[in-house]
Amino acid sequence: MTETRDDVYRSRVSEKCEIAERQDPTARASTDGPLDGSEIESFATDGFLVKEQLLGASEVRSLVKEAERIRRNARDVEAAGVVKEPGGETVRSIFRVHRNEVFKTLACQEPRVVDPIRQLLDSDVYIHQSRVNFKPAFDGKEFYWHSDFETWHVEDGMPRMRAISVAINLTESNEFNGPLMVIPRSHLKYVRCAGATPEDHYKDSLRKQEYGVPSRDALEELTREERIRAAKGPPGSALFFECNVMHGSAGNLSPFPRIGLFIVYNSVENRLVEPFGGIRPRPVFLAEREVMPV
Ligand code: 6CS
Ligand code: FE
Repeated sequence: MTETRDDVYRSRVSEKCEIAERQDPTARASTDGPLDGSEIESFATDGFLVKEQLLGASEVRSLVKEAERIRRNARDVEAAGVVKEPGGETVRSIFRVHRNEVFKTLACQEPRVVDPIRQLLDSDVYIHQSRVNFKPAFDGKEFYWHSDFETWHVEDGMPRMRAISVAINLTESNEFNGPLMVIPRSHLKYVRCAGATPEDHYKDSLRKQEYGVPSRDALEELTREERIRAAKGPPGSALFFECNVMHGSAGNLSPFPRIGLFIVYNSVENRLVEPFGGIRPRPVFLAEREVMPV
């Protein structure tokens, strides 16, 4: 527990929430890949990159079909990778979908998905986590503001900021159904969150996160000179975002679901160690501990 002293990204060790500086480069970008100089530059500066049409309509239709199929099968089983909405029985997320044949092909073999990530990290990568978020009509609740890296560092033992997520809209994402929101340039800071990590935190945090979230002051600071951006777009549009970008989403009040596929890639040079929060590692459906380069 006291090893936290040497940890540059220590968090949840005090009563106070603090903003610190990022200690890692933002993009190591190799020239070898599909992104041009301005896209790399904009990812490094803002912490994310929008692709209006990453996947085509028919590809997305088959992914939605598969997502719906696993959700129907998931509803009644208390499978480890299935998370329900807070206070309800509606399926909120299904994790580890990269073990499913359909999603695996996309996540491990699709150059439009994998090549930009390899280029930005300038390294081989493996899948750290994947999931489908269902944001069901009416019932889909919010995800409060957070940095994924903060959780992965404290709870999973991800050493440095060298991971990137891709969030693919499988249905239209608009102002009515709780789109993913990001704070540009927030990846350049590191918010050390207040409080401690309760045992088995993930059992609650994936429904509603209450620890490892920034203070209101910190959020005001991060948005003082930045406008919040929403990843709105048609089915097949996508957002590549750096692991430390502050993000969240509101609930879905519309009568339509918003289905999103998330795949997180970590550099093979950044493999997980013991969690920095001194807790036991979370289950592998949340954090793969085996490095299998894609
Ligand atoms: O705990 C996690 O690993 C995660 N939770 C959120 C809200 N976002 C990223 C990740 O799936
Ligand atoms: Fe997140």
